[in-house]
Amino acid sequence: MRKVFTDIKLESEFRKNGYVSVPFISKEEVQNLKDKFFDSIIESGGQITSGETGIAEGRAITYDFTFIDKNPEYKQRVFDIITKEFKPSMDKLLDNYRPIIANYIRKKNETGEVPLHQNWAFADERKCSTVSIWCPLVDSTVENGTLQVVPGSHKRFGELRGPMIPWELDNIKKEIIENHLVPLETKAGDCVILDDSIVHYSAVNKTNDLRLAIQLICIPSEFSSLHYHMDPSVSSEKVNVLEVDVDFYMQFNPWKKPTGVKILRSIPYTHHFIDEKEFMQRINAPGFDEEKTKHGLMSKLKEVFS
Ligand SMILES: O=C(O)CCC(=O)C(=O)O
Ligand SMILES: [Fe+2]
Repeated sequence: MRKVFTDIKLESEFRKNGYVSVPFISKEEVQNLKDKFFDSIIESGGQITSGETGIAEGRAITYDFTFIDKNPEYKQRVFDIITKEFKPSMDKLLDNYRPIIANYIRKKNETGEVPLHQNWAFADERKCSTVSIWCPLVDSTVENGTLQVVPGSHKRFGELRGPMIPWELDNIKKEIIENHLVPLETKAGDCVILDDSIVHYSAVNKTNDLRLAIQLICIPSEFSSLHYHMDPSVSSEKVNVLEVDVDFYMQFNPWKKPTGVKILRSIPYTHHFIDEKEFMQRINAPGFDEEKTKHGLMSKLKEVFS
């Protein structure tokens, strides 16, 4: 498995839990990133509204991420601001990773719930882990809607994740939110590095102050950046694997049909929902990246002893 961290202790903690919490940037860098958020926000094209997604039965969008801004130039500017400021700390911590998507995540009073989800898959997760560096720019607490995770849930569910692909945990979201989440209170400038496949959530901001955070999604530098896409108007029984890059995501939003990108292959897809019992079993079983390794090891042993 491709290494994630330069530090081996962090590496084993991350493999076990699907996330680590570490100090990340200085107070000055935090202030700088906050100032730049307010300086650049005038260029924002506004968020896509649920009416504009083209999905008739679409739910209201409760969260405010740069990714769903309507102005690609603004998204590019935010990407440049965040990647420049994060680079030195990121290069120290991660073992040769490159950024793919950058977000400011803004929660005003009584808003900003991020529904239970796993992030999309951004590369082949049997061979590597892609990560999100989640770094609040104000102290992030249970009251203001900090990030919450299900420890150990990484690489256990939804290997093919992307827009419009049904989610196998969809029927038990309420149970997971009530019974399995751990809130990660995080000081401004510290960060949580999470495996993009971990199950996570965040609640509304109950305070009067803005809860501002950054998410930077990164993949191993030498890996292809993939995007799994289902178009239910064509077929709900296959997922296309697209080869994409940073520019693709500047133009893209979750409701758009990708155009002009290379389709590497199509994977047959069958959907199934799981219940809370299976959820627990899967968390305690090996992940989809480990199964293959163990299997590989067994066939190696058989080869040796035959
Ligand atoms: O900022 C939040 O509350 C949610 C962040 C998140 O979903 C992510 O970083 O992947
Ligand atoms: Fe997320």
